[in-house]
Amino acid sequence: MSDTLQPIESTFPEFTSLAHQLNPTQVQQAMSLITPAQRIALLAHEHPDGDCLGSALGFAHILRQLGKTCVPVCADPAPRSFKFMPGIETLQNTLGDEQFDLVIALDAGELTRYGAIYKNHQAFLDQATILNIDHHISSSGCGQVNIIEPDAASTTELVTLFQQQTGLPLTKDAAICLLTGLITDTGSFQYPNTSPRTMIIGALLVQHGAVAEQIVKPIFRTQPLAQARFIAAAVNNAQSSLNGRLIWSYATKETLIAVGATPDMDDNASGMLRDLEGVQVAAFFKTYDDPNVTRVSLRSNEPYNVAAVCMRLGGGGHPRAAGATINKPLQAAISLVIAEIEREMQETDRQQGQ
Ligand SMILES: [Mn+2]
Repeated sequence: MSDTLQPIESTFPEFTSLAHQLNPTQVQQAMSLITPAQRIALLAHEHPDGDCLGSALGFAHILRQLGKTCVPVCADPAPRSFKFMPGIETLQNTLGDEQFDLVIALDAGELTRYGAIYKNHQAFLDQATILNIDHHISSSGCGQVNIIEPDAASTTELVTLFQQQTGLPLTKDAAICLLTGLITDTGSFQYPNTSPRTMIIGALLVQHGAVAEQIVKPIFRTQPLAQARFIAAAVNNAQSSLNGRLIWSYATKETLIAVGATPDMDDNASGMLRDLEGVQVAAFFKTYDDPNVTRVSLRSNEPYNVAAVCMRLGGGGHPRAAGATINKPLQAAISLVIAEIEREMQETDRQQGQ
């Protein structure tokens, strides 16, 4: 076998053409909004994640190099695990006196997705000059200029391409923020949205001083001891059926008290159960406040459709991740939902001819 090394650009033309990925007319239109603007608000959507925060903070770092006043804004505070992001302390939860010449709306294409920011500043935002950058396929675009590319793994991928195409200065602080969005929206480059271009942009951001571990560790690896104990309790309480293909567990207010956990620490309990060997569908039940109301979160592997199950129970979601609220105490809710999932899985097995 020949081990001649091909130049990377012959395999990935993207490597040499990062500066030509976006529609040039749109980039030009966006720059014609940015150039005259002096005070710029950068909006991250409500319930912020690494991508909306990374694109708002990262773009702010870039535009500050041009001498502009940049105010990143989000309706909700950033989760504690994002405290490492440079500039996170500049995040505001209001547009204040609304003295902005330009609003850059990031990672959502509908103003309502910016939550209380839109609710509290609707008159201003409805007439404001807006540049919208987003990668959601359902995005309708809420700006005069909309750079929307569903093929991008993250909005920070688009912001980086914008930087490459315009030649705006890319600082280390910006690179850290932009890589954060790339890492969170791809699950550390694990999800299928990770393209060759995504990796190349990751390489570029690392080249500019971002260190992947300093992003991955606080977000994905570090957890409070109470959370680890909560997960241990969930694993201990797990039961299964259909030869281990279906697994479920639960937590109550007593569980939280016993391990010293807070309700937000159950974040990925159902996903953790789904990733156990041999499991195809996982359910996690919780009842923390009202003992007559049980919330269930479902995760599945292909081909099992848990959204179908949740829709029959009055909930909804995606085929592989869905949820519902059941107006029953824990044990009654578990019996109802597990029977419903078993029926769905057996029906799917029949259709697949198993
Ligand atoms: Mn995103």
